[in-house]
Amino acid sequence: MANVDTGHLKAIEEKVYAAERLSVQDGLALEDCRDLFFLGEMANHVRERLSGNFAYYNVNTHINPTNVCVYKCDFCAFRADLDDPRGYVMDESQIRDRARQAHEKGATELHIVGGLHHKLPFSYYTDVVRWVTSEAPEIHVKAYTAVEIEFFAKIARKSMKEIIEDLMESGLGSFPGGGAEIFHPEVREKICDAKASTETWLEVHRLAHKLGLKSNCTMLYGHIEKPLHRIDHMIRLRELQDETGGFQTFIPLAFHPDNSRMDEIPKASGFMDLKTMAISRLMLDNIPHIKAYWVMLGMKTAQVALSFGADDIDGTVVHEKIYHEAGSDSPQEMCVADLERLIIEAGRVPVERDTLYHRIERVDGRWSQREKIGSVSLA
Ligand code: V47
Repeated sequence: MANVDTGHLKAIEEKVYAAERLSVQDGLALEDCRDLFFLGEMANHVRERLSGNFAYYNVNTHINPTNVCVYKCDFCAFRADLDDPRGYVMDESQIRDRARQAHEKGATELHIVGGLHHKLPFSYYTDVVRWVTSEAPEIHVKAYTAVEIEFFAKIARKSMKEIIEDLMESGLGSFPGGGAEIFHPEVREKICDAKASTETWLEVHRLAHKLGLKSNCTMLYGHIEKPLHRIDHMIRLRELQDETGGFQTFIPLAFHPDNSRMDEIPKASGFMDLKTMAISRLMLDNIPHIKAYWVMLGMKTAQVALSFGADDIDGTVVHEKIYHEAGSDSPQEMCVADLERLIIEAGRVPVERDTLYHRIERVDGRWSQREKIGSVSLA
């Protein structure tokens, strides 16, 4: 094994097989290790301890109500200025149409995130949730990142807790994990200085968990961050999870440079993608699921990632914009048969889940929620 203290790696291996927690130093040693199979085997062991041979997916649709955004994060290829001809805001009938189409396609989830528009009032964002829930009352609405919640609090002059409560009252069911990027200030200051701070991001999720909502968490890697920043990021998430237990899934997101202000940075390699997946599974011992988001990774790497720590590949997606604007060459939509084929070929058993990890059963084109997927034994 190149570059590393093999004695330390052996000690880490023993900890992993004894289901003991890894330290920051352990994380840094894993980052130094170039033996992808060694990392993968350990991550796969943890993945199978938590989820057996199952690999989860859902049937979902994305809605990005607007791309107009007051912030100018360097990595973002999706945003537009107020006067940009690319800028758009979806109106009520467009949002309702999208929800109806999702319902007709049998979606169980709507994933709604967007830009922070200079002029729209907070009521637009609660209306979006109301419109979709009135069109498709059975669909779970996973909407708005912590960054949006902070912004809504500012424009509505309310506390973040009140904003979350208003959204829950409108029908919001959980929060997606976006906006986390990299928490360490050395990086956050450079790539997204203006938007919600690390403390605010964590506070929004803490508040949500206390109010009974589940949420996801992410990390944007493969840009200017260093191994220390990635491990620091995971540790901060692990600490909050120790406190609240509200995170369901961690999603490592590789930076896609095209059309962003950081387009001189090369795309993360397959090696980096799989290594980050494996280290995430090993460090985040208290987060039940790790998602290989196929839109970001591509189908091929997402499939292999199911043996490098991931137990979830997200969903059918449809209408994704954030990655496709940034040069993703993944298809726009995957059908269930393709997702299942990909999972089965990887030697896993596909399980359709809803957003809150209940098994979904489909009979004669209708879906119903079955038992909670909860047989995990977290270290
Ligand atoms: O926060 C933006 C990232 C995130 C780029 O919770 C970019 O289930 C790469 O959070 N290259 C939004 N990444 C997406 C997200 C997400 C995706 C899928 C599932 C879930 C979930 C959440 O996308 C942003 C940012 O970290 N991002 N631009 C880019 N050019």
